[in-house]
Amino acid sequence: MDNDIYKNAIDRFVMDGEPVSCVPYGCGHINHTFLVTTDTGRRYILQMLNGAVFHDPDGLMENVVAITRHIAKKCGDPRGSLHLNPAKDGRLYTRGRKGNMWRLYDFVEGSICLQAPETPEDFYQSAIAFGTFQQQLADFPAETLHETIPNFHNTPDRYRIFREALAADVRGRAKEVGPEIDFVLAREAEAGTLQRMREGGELPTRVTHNDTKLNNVMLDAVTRKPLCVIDLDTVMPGLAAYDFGDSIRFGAATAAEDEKDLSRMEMSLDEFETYTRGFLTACPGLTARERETLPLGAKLMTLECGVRFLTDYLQGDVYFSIHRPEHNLDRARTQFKLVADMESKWDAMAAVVERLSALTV
Ligand code: ADP
Ligand code: GN1
Ligand code: MG
Repeated sequence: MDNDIYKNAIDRFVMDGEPVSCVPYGCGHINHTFLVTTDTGRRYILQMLNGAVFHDPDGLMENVVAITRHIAKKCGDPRGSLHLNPAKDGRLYTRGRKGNMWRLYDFVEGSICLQAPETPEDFYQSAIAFGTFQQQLADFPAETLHETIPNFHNTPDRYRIFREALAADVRGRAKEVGPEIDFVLAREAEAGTLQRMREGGELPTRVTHNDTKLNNVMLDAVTRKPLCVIDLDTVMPGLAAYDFGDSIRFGAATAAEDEKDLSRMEMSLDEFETYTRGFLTACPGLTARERETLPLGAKLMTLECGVRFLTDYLQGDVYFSIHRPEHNLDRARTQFKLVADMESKWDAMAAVVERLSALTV
């Protein structure tokens, strides 16, 4: 990307001091994120929202404002919720010269953001962060939220899009990925389980984050306790199992999401237990049925994510940022390896949830 793209946007915001640097920042796959530093030493996060992904920026920003206000009221620490800085015209985001949407957050100072847990305690604390987030939003009116990406965790719908991509095969890549296609199709019936339970009213709808990767939590750099949850663009009504599951997919994995050596990729049962303990502690209001679905959340969020990476590979890498030609394929393969590993550890995962549920009820 053209790194000077921010120059016009940066002038549109009121900042404490004059900006002296603006550099690409973080490892997100969707938005373009920059760290801005001013001559007074203040730091900000400037973000260009991905317009191909988010079609309703007004609705999305209304969600972010409402959620951050709701959380700010509940916690004493000013770093406990993201803080948005309006543009000079008073709006919450501005459109750049090329029509892109930009917003400016305070940089969360004194924090760390991890790509993988450095200790089990880090992962435990991220579970506390996401569990607390869900708990803090338990009394938020879910029906007032805009659906920023419709059907985001509707796994059968992700399969529908996958089948369309496979039929179109615009890049002629399907022939290279036969085993991955077979893996996906063999699990199609099970993939719809959570969605059917949601539609059947078996599970309560909650306000969920929906993208609970470890790098969407800020921990205090000194205490390593949670400060706040970030990346609020996909906060929407959902299931507790989505947030639990996506955290396991990313944080309980023994290798990076794009690891090429699949022999290094497993789902750590110890990390699974650590996260489950934290999540159940922070989120005590889960129903017995919700608790039972947590392992399924881990498996289906991982399968769904793999399906999305493989779909993007078939479509020619149009959605997720990639940094090498087969990046999406490598990512899809790690997810399928994780799913297979979860299948082999299934009874143990269920037993962990059952045992910890009994302790935390
Ligand atoms: P994406 O949707 O692309 O993942 P994020 O909002 O998660 O975008 O931002 C990408 C990265 O930027 C985060 O993983 C984190 O490292 C960093 N980041 C985002 N917001 C802040 C903030 N307010 N303070 C400090 N770092 C931040
Ligand atoms: C994207 O934005 P980021 O990098 O935190 C994606 C998630 C995927 C994740 C896979 C809006 O998350 O759904 O699970 O990549 N976000 C969106 O790493 O599609
Ligand atoms: Mg992110």
